[in-house]
Amino acid sequence: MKKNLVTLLAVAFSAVMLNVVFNVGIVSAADTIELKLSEIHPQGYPTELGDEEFARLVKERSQGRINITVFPGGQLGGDEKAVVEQVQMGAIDFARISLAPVLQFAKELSVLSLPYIYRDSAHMWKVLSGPIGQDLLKSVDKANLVGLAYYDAGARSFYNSKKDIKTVADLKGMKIRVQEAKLMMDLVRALGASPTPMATGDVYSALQTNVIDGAENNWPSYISFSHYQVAKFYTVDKHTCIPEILVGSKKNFSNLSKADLDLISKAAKDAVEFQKKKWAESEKVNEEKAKAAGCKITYLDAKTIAEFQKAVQPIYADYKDYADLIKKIQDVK
Ligand code: BDP
Repeated sequence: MKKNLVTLLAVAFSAVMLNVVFNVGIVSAADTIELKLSEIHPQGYPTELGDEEFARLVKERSQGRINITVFPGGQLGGDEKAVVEQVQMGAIDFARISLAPVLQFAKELSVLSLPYIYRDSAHMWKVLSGPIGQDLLKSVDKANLVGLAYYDAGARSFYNSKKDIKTVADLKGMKIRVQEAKLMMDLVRALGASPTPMATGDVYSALQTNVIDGAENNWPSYISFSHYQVAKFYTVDKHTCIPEILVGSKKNFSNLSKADLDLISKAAKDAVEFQKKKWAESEKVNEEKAKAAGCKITYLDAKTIAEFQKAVQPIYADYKDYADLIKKIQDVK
């Protein structure tokens, strides 16, 4: 009888213990949040390094409870347009994308990428991290996205496989690939060239097969996408700066607590300085790589840049509803 009671107690105790262990296991499993981030660039590219830093901060500050896996090289979701749709639907939690594919959802965002709107990188960053940029970051909400932070993408310039572009007139009639954004089509048209919107991943073969004559991008992308191998004329005209943006899925964020959302949002902002540093290093390294690879690089003088600026002025008229905002941006010292 006594023995039976001991056995019974032992069984009951083990059951309780199992339950505790089991429950603890369940609780912690349920408590761990696994999230995915899509990045078109390969591992080591400065935006990808920014993503990794963001994920690291989130993990550290949540004591390992929130785990963000970065999927580089476009392996999660495909091209940027498709990725945006999947973030909107909640199939992907985060994406680092160019601002270009979200301009269609919030026209006011285009003011941040108007040609030659910034005097230099310091001016751009004053705008992006100041009240104007931070207010505009919220406008991606209209696209069912949560704007978390801007990343640096420097300035974009033209490159092509045909000839050395030294003046605006040299661009006349050239077929130039642009990102899928009206602003970029208008910009190329204003310079007398013919815009061909196309997904990033198709540009290399389009250059190779002469479907297009050229494209435009910053130094790190020119090298990383291997475009320099098939379009060796690069003209440093710096016609526009299109910031990168880190976005989250509004749909999926509704499952997160306010405290976790704050933690994520702060980590994104805190990763920016790191990303900017990596960007600056990468711009220099890749400009040098282009030189070493024998690319024909043309640096335009101030007078020629002024001609480019004049040619793109008509675009500003399309944004007259935002004239005050544009003036405010230009006035940021
Ligand atoms: C690069 C951006 C990338 C864009 C690409 C493009 O980092 O997000 O997709 O340009 O032109 O600079 O498609």
